[in-house]
Amino acid sequence: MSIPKKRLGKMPAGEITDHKLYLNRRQFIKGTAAIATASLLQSSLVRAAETPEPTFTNLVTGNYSTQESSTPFDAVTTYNNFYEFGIDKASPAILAADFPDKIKPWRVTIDGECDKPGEYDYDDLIRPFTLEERIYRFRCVEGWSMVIPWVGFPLADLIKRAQPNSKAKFVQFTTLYDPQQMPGQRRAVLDWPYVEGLRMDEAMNPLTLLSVGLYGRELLGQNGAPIRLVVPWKYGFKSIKSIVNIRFVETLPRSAWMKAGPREYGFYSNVNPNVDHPRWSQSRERRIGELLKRKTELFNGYGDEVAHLYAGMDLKKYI
Ligand SMILES: Nc1nc2c(c(=O)[nH]1)N[C@H]1C(S)=C(S)[C@@H](COP(=O)(O)O)O[C@H]1N2
Ligand SMILES: [Mo]
Repeated sequence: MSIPKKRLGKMPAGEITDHKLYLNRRQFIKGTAAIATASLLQSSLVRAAETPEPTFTNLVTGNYSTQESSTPFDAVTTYNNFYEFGIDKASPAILAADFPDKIKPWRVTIDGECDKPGEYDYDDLIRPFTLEERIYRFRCVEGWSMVIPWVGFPLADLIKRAQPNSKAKFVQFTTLYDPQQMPGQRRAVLDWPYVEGLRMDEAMNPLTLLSVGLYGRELLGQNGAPIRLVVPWKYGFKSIKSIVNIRFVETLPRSAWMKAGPREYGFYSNVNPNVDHPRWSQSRERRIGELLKRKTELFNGYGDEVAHLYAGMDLKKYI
């Protein structure tokens, strides 16, 4: 994710260097994350990495999985965007390594325009739902993509349980705000906490997942533990991490990225090769681990499932 220039101006120039020093001080990862990042485009190195054993049992094989080969576990867990843990790709794997173990129990509130609001411990929240494996393409607005075998359940299942009322037109999601645990929140890179939103029909679409794991294991901190959204036909920043609140609302939620750069990041943010970002083309993408770029597909290739949601909408206007 690129930082809007006006925000960059506020960031101390030492930010990245601080992280390097931090890396040197903390010997426990010994810089492997940084090395992995540097070598991500060299596919042979990526393939050599090991995939740990799955720990979830009885996962149902979900619908809609792509047949494409998954991006190696090492890349998925060391090349991350999670600004709460630093603005470069390597920092989240280092700084979020012991997150959210310190925040147990993890509480999620469900509120707003619904008949069954509630506050749940993470374990209670997910207990009623059947966990599936779903292998999805994932496209970041920055022009790279991955294929990730998520573990999760349809957001629609949770919404049905919460019973939204007729005023509920959108769903708003909020990430934990805890500058103590999330060092990135000590800097005004974004207007914290990170907020995202979906229109109700997008939220109810069977592709939309609440994810609690990947590669058959619980999410690591850097991927948004313990629970995050996955919306595979939208740019990656819609897939908000480490969620603590899900709220049914009447008016369109203003996301953290809309506030940071309203001209650049719209509410819909559907993957669309025909609509360029103001500062770069979106027509092609680099699949992490591959050398040659490939063409980006409209709705990230999920048009059969989601194009009807936008019938009659001008996708050049509703970015
Ligand atoms: N709370 C929060 N959620 C976030 C982000 C973030 O900085 N903070 N980054 C987003 C972006 S830009 C991307 S591309 C994806 C990256 O997810 P991954 O690191 O699990 O691949 O997370 C999204 N969710
Ligand atoms: Mo992204």
